[in-house]
Amino acid sequence: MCSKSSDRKNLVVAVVGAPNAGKSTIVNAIVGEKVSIVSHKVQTTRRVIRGVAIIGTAQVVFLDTPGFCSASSPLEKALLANFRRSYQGTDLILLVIDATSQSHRLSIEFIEHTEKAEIPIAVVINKIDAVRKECILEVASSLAVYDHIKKVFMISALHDDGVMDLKEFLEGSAFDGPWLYDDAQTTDSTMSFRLAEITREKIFARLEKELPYSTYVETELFRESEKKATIYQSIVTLKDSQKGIVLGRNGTMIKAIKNDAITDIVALLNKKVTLKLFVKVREKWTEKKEHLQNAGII
Ligand SMILES: Nc1nc2c(ncn2[C@@H]2O[C@H](COP(=O)(O)OP(=O)(O)OP(=O)(O)O)[C@@H](O)[C@H]2O)c(=O)[nH]1
Ligand SMILES: [Mg+2]
Repeated sequence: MCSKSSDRKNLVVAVVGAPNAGKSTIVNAIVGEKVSIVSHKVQTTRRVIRGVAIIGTAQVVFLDTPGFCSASSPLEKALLANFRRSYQGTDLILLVIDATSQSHRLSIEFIEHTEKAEIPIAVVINKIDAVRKECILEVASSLAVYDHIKKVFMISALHDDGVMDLKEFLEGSAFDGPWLYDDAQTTDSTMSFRLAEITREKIFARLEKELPYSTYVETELFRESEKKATIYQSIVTLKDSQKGIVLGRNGTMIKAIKNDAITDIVALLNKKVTLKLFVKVREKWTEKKEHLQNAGII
């Protein structure tokens, strides 16, 4: 980086919003690397993921959060607690609204909740590629009554439309001060966690209904040399019957998950990868603190 350390600025941004609004997609688009996994299913992000981007002279640290949810199960309670902690002590809240969603009730409630908060809030209406213009303008005009919103952006994170304006705004909102992470660092997640998340993303893409929510992935071994990496991971399910589905007929499902994961891991590590996946059953893991910890959720 060419900027003098005296010119440097920083900004910590909490990215919040309803499940599936595209929060992780936005963070990845600005960071320029997949630091947070993405899927078409809700509740993909399970804990706060930090993504670090350099925009001009500013280092912007994003806290990508699990979507808002109402908590009934212990797993959901843990997700909600992660969310509430996420925007304490940040410089700016970026509320992401899904333009394709039928109801924005939770987002509006959140905006009202931040009216008296000290932290400034900006709104990003995302997925504008997927709806008619009138719908976008309708959402934007419903926000006009909230004076405390600093700015409203309309973007498509998927098609990199409008992201530049958002980046300029973030750079302009940054405060003079040192960078909080190394110049080249894009996240503070450990490599073991990132590798487990990649496999979890493939599970979310391939398995239907409740099954992805009944699983977590743990990296048991990660060994690398200059040219190759060896990784052992466990996919943990709640029941024997789920283990069978993860394995698939003649092991076809687990092979497909493995191949999908290897493609991304090779791209990340830039070396030859051997990945071994094991499937384990841990009954009631979603209710046990120890397993929520293993899953990286608490
Ligand atoms: N059409 C369209 N789809 C998008 C856009 N941004 C994200 N998506 C899709 O929306 C889905 C959810 O994206 P995520 O980034 O995982 O959403 P999230 O808000 O992080 O979701 P949770 O972590 O579950 O709360 C994925 O299928 C994305 O590809 C966009 O600009 N346009
Ligand atoms: Mg997410």
